[in-house]
Amino acid sequence: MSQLTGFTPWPEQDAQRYRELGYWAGETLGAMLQRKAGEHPDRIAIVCGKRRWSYAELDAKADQLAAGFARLGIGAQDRVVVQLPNVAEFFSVCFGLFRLGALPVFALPAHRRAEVSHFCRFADAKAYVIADLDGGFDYRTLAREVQAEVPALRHVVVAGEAAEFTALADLHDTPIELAGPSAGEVAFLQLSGGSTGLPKLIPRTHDDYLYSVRASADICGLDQDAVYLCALPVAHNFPLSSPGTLGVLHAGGRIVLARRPSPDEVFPLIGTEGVTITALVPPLAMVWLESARQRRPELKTLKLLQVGGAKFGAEVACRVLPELGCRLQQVFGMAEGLVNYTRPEDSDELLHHTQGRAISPHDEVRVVDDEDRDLPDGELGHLLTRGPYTIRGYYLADEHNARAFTADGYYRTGDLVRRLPSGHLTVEGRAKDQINRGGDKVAAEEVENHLLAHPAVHDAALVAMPDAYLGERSCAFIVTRGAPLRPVELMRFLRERGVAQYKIPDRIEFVTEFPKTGVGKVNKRALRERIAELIAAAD
Ligand code: J2J
Repeated sequence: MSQLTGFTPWPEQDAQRYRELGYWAGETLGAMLQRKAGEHPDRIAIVCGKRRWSYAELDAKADQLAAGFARLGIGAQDRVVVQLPNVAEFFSVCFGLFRLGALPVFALPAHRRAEVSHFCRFADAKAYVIADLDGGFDYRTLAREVQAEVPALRHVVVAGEAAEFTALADLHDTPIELAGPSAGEVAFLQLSGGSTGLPKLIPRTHDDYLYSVRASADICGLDQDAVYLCALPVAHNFPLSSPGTLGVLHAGGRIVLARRPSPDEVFPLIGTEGVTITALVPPLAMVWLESARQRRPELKTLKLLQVGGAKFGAEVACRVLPELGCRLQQVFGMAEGLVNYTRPEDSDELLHHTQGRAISPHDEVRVVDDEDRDLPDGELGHLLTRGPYTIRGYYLADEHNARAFTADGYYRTGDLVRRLPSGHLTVEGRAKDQINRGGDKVAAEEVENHLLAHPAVHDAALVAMPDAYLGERSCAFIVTRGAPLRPVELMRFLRERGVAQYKIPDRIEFVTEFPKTGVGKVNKRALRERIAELIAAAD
């Protein structure tokens, strides 16, 4: 087995233990699908609009695309940026790449030139896979911009009308013999929410990821009758693996893809497809609660609503069962690994007030003070973790890894939590410099760097401001070089730089200087308080 350069392996002793425990089962993602297709070829795996793909069809397409990508010159461990909306092709492409041992690099549909160019450049991608159009946006235009910035990107593959690019439809070749990867190898690069200037990539192996997927499916009681509505962006770690679409494939159930998560789009789908489980971020859960007042009958088959990605407050959490008629599960996870779930047997108190407990008895969870000293249960501290499916390092990021992980391999999550004796965690805040915009993560430094590129900006600080709907929105405090500047100009500037819309500050405040901490750093806490007061005063 040859390991990807830039991947930090688990120490051999831990790896051996995870294998002995049966956590790392030695099966690749590609082999998992093949086994399932062998067991029940004719069961429906994916519903996408009018299309219904059986397990056998999905399996066959994956083999064909593996051959097609190989024809393009893509081989084992080559990186391919995949930016697809919620369409069935996401799965044929990913499993095709898995079979080949090539690595999807997951981009979100909201990402634009700045993000995608960075992923392509940083991962040295050989290809970029897109849809033609989605939500009125033409991804081929984006691909042209990305190719101009990253000439090393050789292929653009399009699901749909390909224009001058390669049509995905033409890559369904006759399957070829492939050595394929081994389960201990990296399967793909997932995106981190990030708190640094440029987003980091997360290498996940077949073994570690499939363990988290199987264990998650177990916790959620998935079986062949599971019908999972994927309403969040399909490539995000939550709907992909907690237990998500991969958990459903592992259980032999059915994935129903929704292009948009709004009630008008998905409630009819839930009814007609008999959806039993879905996953939402808190703002969407609130929208669903509002709509359900009149439309509850459409949700009759729904048994479990998972909510995660951002804090789901107890006041709303307690409304799920009475108003939607389905059970709630809180999910607190991260693309780096650790995932916590509330369990079916949990009391209402735990269900409403905590974000669950870790998947595995071998997840090592520590809550520590600023000096990394362990704190007793109930006290607020930094969450550190290591375990059978939590990475030991970001991809090609030695310097950052030295800060993001302890010397003995614990990942510093940047989350502030309290732990109960039962292991349940309550997320109380964040030490990392990030804004969680209703589940969309915005790294402050990344946006500040874009703002600083404007000639009239002397200094910039991005902070979270409270928001009733998203939980948080972003506010940029700006010190100008003197010349007058309007908020709309700055926003347009960021858009023209190709920054994803969700990262554009929701509000811009001009100040003459920043409050400073004792050591002379920008006092972001003071800025957060200032904007919170301004908002409160305006209400
Ligand atoms: C508070 N904060 C939360 C929650 C995540 C399952 C579910 C979510 C993610 C995810 C995921 C939270 N309450 N319930 O990957 O598999 C914040 C924390 C965390 C960060 C990770 C999964 N659930 N968060 O959201 O990589 O700050 O993963 O560290 O996008 O989201 O973000 P991300």
